[in-house]
Amino acid sequence: MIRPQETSTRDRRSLDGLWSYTQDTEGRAQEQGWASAPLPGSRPMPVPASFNDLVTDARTRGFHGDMYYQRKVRIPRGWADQRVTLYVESATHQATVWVDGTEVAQHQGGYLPFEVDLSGHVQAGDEALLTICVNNQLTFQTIPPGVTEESPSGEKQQIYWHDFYNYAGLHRSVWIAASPRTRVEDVTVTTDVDGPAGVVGYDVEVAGGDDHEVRTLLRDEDGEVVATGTGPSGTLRVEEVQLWQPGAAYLYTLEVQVVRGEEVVDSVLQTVGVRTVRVDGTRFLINDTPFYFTGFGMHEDHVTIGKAHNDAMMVRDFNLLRWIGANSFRTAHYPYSEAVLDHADREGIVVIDETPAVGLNMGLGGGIFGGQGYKTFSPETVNEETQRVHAQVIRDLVARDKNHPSVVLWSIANEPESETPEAEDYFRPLFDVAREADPTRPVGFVNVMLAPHGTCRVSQFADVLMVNRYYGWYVNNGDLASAEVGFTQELEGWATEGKPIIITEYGADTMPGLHQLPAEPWSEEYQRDYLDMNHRVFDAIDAVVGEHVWNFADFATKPGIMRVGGNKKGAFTRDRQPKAAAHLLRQRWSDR
Ligand code: GCB
Repeated sequence: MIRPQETSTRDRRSLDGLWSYTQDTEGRAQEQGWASAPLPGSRPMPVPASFNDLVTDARTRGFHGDMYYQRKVRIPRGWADQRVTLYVESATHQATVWVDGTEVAQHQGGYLPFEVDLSGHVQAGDEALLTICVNNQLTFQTIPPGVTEESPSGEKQQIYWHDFYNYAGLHRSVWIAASPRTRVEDVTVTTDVDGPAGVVGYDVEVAGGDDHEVRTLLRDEDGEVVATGTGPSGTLRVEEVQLWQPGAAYLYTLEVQVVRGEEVVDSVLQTVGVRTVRVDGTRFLINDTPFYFTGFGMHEDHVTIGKAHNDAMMVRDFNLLRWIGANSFRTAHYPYSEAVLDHADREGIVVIDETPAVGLNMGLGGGIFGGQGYKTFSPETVNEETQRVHAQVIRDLVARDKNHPSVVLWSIANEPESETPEAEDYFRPLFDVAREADPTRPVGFVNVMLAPHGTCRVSQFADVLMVNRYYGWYVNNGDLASAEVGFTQELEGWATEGKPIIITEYGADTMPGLHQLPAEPWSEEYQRDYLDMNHRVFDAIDAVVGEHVWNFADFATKPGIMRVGGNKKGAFTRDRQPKAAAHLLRQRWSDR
């Protein structure tokens, strides 16, 4: 699938803006034919946005079920004879799409895009009624999982095991796009280095006709053509290549043309960063140089817009990453907007790209405590069907993000149950799926504190050990001396595995403005002392090749006795101002 783009042969229109919106509280939308007429009782709803924090009553905010988005769409007159598609970047978590009352698509999974071929359903020059039903319910067969229970007061309640608010809606841009009928359907790029030269491998899938050839042109940042190729797959050699380096990105642009004689039938553009990624013993190598990850697990989370993508917020976040000296982040706990990965490519920020498989651990509640009495793996809970959906999400993530040079490592799950034989059986084939989908990048998953070294049965499959640890917070709270002893001992155990270790989470909840001397948990001083202790532990263990503080910024969660207005482990507040700890991190990371 090629993202909508504007080239000499392609066009696109954004459908962002205000749509009509109605929640189907009574479950009557189908029977009343909502997709064929203006929505009853609608209110304006911005796209992209989460609906939740725009409203003022608890019931509407907490709604889970079907919500309908609708708008009219004028198909540009010039799009006759083109393939017209709809591209939805994110509908959290399930979507059904109608055009003038006719169902044209269904999609599962809230954080990855889908495309709908509208040919036959729309006419160039005409207006069409576009309706998208977004459903935000989580079940044991969705990724992430959840379950609906009835509360004592008779209300439906959505239970889930991940520690961020279940925001929903059309979270990213929606497009209509035109492409030629004979077209580039997919491009896969791989890169390698041969002395001073770069080697760019490409593989092009063409759809909609046979009578054509494929041509490729690679341009540098000045627009100069540095290599050309013919045929649907091949390699391009760039003498004196400019590498994509962490902190010093360089992006070439590959133009892929489908040609018939001299006529260019289709042309698509793909940015290319030439770099290598390799694990060697306990080292993580980018361009054959040991790389130490500094940065954060992040969230797509903002005041008012919830999980919506917003360019201004993104630029602020990346500027803060640069200010603090971070070289990387993890897309905790789901794939982020495509715009974020584009920006990481441009900014030279390294990304650990994570699937939405979070909360496959019914021993966990909001954070590390509070399981609700379910067994994780069983025929009734996380089962073979869940595994099938999980496998598909891995394939879809790789398909979307495979060409981003910033992405150096796949995380196929965050903190699943991993200490049981069921977990081993569940995950073994998923690592194969990931490696088959992308043989070029290392694969891992994020281990939870409940499966410490010596008990985890899944890390054997991983190329890199990613561990989340809260010594000094969830254990040894307020006792950093004991935390240091316990953490050191455990990490020394992991180091015997001979693989690189990235601490993908460590953090302490901190109320901005709370100061205490001597330091106590929740104070800005304690967050600093806590980080200092962790850093001493990391610095003593060679196999540790990275530290990602949890979290970049404070973020929204469901309410609970562990949370005060959300999760407060941010180095920055939710409105992106530094806590004292941010200055400590800046000093440590800027000195590296
Ligand atoms: C974790 C989870 C993360 C939580 C965090 C916490 O281990 O991976 O999603 O937000 O702990 O703060 O409890």
